[in-house]
Amino acid sequence: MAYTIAEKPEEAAAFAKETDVEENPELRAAFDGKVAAEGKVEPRDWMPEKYRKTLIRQISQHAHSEYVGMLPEGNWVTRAPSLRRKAVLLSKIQDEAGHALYLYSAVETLGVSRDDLLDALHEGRAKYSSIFNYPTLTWADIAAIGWLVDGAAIVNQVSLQRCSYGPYSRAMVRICKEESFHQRQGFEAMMVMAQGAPEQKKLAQDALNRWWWPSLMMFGPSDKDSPHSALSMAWRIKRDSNDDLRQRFVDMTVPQAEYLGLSMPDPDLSWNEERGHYDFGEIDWEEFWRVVNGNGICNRERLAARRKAWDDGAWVRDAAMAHAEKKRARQAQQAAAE
Ligand code: BYC
Repeated sequence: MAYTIAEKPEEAAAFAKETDVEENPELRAAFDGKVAAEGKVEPRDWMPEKYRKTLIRQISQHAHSEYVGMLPEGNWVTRAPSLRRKAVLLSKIQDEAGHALYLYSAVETLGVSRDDLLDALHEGRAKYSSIFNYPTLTWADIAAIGWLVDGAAIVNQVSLQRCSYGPYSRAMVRICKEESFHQRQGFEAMMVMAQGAPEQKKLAQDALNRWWWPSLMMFGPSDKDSPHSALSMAWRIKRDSNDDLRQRFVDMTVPQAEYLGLSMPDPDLSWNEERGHYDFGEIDWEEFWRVVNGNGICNRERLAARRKAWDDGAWVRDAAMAHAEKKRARQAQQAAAE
């Protein structure tokens, strides 16, 4: 099996070394065979160091996204328009905390500690999805997040269910089930607004205008500018390319906007009969990289909120550790007495 992604021989040699082909040819052959046969790589299996590092990077970024992703919605818990909406929003946010926990657990199986991962986030060394650096200005933004942000997340995560790393792929199965509820509640909330008073419809349209392009950016840079895609696709960490998933999301969402009676904020959007897909306008990549590199509207606010929560929660972690230690000591004492 050829994993050579570089055309130039010296790059290919460096790549082979970096991915343990030279150091561990037999173990590497077994790993390659498993991935090729659609087997799942498990935590105790041998894996190339680069595979492990790529997974740590992607899964931890994914966990951080769920963790930071609670903040834009949390902003509206006290202002939800009805008790029903408040209950739904609260349970959605709780699900997101749960997703972060499944994902932090999955990444811990690769030999890193949760504390180190969170340190990296709090110190600004780790990335999380660009989408969560945009503000939620009106209630319609909460509907748009469910419809578009969770909608985009599902397209990406359904594909990741087939990831070659077992713990990540299994976490995705459960997360997708919950995300599908999140997307539906968002679409339903959007429908109520789009079919409501003219002022409500305007709020819904404004929210769509603001969230459409950032949602398309969730899929990452264009394939030609994505440094990690070639290797991640070869190792079946990622199963579809960034551009293919983005196209799938556009094709799925445009008819939904039509159903809502809302218009897409893209003058270049049109059905391409020949391709069997929608063509759409150019993403503002400058904005994308600006946000990814820490200079979006809310980057500083989001990190400050996460750091504060971490610091404020120190006494809870200390108390839990002290309780566990006392329990362990009591059990040891009882065992010695028997
Ligand atoms: N934002 O080579 P590429 C949710 C980075 S939360 C920020 O294509 P890769 C929800 C990328 O990390 C679920 N950074 O990378 C929660 C890399 O940086 P480094 C969110 C981005 O990994 C609450 C560099 O750009 N979903 O659903 O092959 C409420 C080059 O990119 C972004 C996930 O986290 C971005 N948008 O592919 C509601 C999905 N895009 O590491 C909803 C899991 C790219 O070199 N992640 N970068 O410094 C993935 O599927 C993949 O990591 C990506 C990127 C497709 C995002």
